[in-house]
Amino acid sequence: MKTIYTQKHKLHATDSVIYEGVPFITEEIPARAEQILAAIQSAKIGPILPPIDYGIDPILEVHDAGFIQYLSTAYQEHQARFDTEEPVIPHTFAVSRRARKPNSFLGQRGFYSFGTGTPILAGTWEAAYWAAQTALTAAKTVLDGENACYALCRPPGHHAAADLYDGSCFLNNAAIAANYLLKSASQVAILDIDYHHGNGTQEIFYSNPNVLFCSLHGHPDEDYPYFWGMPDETGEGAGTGRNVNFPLHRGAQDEEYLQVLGQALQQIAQFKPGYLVVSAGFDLIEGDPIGGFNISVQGLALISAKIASLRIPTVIVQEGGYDMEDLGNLAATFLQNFHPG
Ligand code: Q9C
Ligand code: ZN
Repeated sequence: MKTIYTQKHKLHATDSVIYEGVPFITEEIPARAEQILAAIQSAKIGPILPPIDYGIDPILEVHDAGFIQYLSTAYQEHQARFDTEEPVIPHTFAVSRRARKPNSFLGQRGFYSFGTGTPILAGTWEAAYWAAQTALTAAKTVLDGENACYALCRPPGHHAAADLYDGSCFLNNAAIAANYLLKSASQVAILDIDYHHGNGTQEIFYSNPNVLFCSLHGHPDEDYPYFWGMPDETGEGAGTGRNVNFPLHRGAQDEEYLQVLGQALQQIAQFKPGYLVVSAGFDLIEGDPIGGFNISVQGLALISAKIASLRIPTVIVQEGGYDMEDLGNLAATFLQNFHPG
């Protein structure tokens, strides 16, 4: 299987963030992508290719223009205004759904985010832009006839909605890939196996009848992003029935997970999509420092093989996964087992 990768992700240098003079700890660090890259090289998964630049238009089909304007200039605005190299971190949020978009930088800082966990650094926009291009290039590779292609995206994307970011995510790479695939297929499915609910992807396609979003994730009463991910969130309008959430409690093991995955795969098979996008976060595995499930590596191999057995051309988009002992091997295991039995 081909992997799409660029070292531009390192521009989002989250391992060296200082905020108000104190180290700001994030689990979403450059070493994640580097470790995955090394593991897929040594496991000989296949060629590693750079992304092609599809420009801003396929991103603007998913994200709000004001949001993109903000993200692409926020660091420079902040730097000029406060004469500082510190990261942009919001602390006042537009929690009301009737919020007005403010004209000021400080107002927009909170308007476009839903949390404090995701610093904007000098190179964040460029890294996020290239992560989106990485997903688009993987989608194009599948459109051109590959059964599957792996987008080694960093930063991840599934918490980002059309005009809101957090959860280590800025641009929704999986949604951008899925939207691009809709040009060549009437229907596309997205399966999100990251431990965390893909609230951004859910929101982007909530009223879209042509995209089926299925997610298995930690229960919103127990984990981030807390406010979304319940089974009664089924879509709206023409998209009603096209959003399917499977929250699982902390400690979920292989047997339960595979049983519920079977239900999700059945829904996807019935939908008959032309393409599948997998939001692949390996924080569902036991031992992940953020995730709360107890899925084994053998379980991950079965999860991969079961998804592949759908025989739908698939774009695999990297999301979370924070176990720095195992992350590379988890990605390699997933990719090696992604073949119809
Ligand atoms: N310090 C993804 O996996 N909260 N995002 C973690 C632990 C945020 C994870 C708190 C988790 C977001 C893509
Ligand atoms: Zn996650």
